[in-house]
Amino acid sequence: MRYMTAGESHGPEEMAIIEGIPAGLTLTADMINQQLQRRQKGYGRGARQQIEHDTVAILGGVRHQQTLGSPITLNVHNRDHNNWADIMDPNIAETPENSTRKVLRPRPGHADLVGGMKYGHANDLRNVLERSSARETVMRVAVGAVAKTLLAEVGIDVHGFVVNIGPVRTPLEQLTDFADLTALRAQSEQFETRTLDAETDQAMRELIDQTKRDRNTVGGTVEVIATGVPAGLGSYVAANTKLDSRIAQAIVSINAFKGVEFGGGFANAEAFGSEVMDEIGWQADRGFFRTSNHLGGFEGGMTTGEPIVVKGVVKPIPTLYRPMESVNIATHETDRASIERSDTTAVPTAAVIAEAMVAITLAQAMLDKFDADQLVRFKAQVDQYRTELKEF
Ligand code: EPS
Repeated sequence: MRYMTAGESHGPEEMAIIEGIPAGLTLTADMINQQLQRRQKGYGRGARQQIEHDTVAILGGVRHQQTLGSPITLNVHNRDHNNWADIMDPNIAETPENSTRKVLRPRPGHADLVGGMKYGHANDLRNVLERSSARETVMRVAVGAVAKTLLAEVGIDVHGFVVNIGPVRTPLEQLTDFADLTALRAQSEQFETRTLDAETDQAMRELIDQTKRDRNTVGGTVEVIATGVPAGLGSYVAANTKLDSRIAQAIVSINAFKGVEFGGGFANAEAFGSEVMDEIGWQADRGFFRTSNHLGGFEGGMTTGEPIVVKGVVKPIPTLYRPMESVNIATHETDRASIERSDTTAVPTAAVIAEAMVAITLAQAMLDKFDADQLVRFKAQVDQYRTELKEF
């Protein structure tokens, strides 16, 4: 399964084409829209989210609510485009009237400067920021919704939540049983910060409010858990087959993500081997299992059958309302960076996007391993494989 997205933040549409989803999967716009709504919910977002009401149009690959096996084409309209129609017009050459929102003072930490140098956008860095904007993640979540729908057919569930925003941390001790993500989902989705309890939610909101008053931004960490994943996805035999490395790539590909941890992650570097390895058990009704999950569901680049536990580190958004020092690319004079409307934090939204990226990567691994033509055959092969694993 592969996909591609296109579209500029203030252009008319965001688009995605997904190739390789089996025929016979029930898929509707409503199923995707539920995930798009989750992405729009999140404390700390700016005014743009009041303008957008993201809903998907399915333009190809689905008929009578069933996937056909042909490429699935998805579109989400940018409502804000109405306010940018002249500035983003693809058909009218540049005039003084349609180039009034030029960006010439790159924001430190943003793609602005290097993107401009690379593509030669010396006249206007807007040509960079329109695509490097995290608006593109609306399509990652749409594609992720399709992936999650496929994974649900074979008992795989994926959920993301917030571990910390700046110094305010979710008490993770309460999270011990990953067997069923329904409870975790209900717990974290009730809070706009996607933390796990009301007290932390309150503290995170206060931090975000204070950060906004300070005209600053704040980052954090999100965690994604996937359950029901069979052992043996990915492989140890070659570098590019290691599934944990593919998940790491998928997570860091999201705007502003700067780090990834599996299971105990970086803390494992300070522990001894006996504290980090997960001991092996066996029971007739479930086959092999681990008695702990410090390695986050991976050994040798392969899934172990335990839940996948992956964290992603999100840096603060680079657009600061109290801008940092920069240089005007037209005059080469020192100046303050330009201010574009932005968010104080997008960490709660980032949890939904990271969840989508893990789901996409798992769906790809499952479709690499099992039949990708027909859902019935895909499901039968997964069942057969699970039986083989249990009988090993
Ligand atoms: C973004 C800047 C803001 C965010 C945007 C990402 O957009 P605008 O400049 O239009 O206010 O709201 O995120 C979204 C539009 C979205 O749907 O997530 C940026 O510079 O990355």
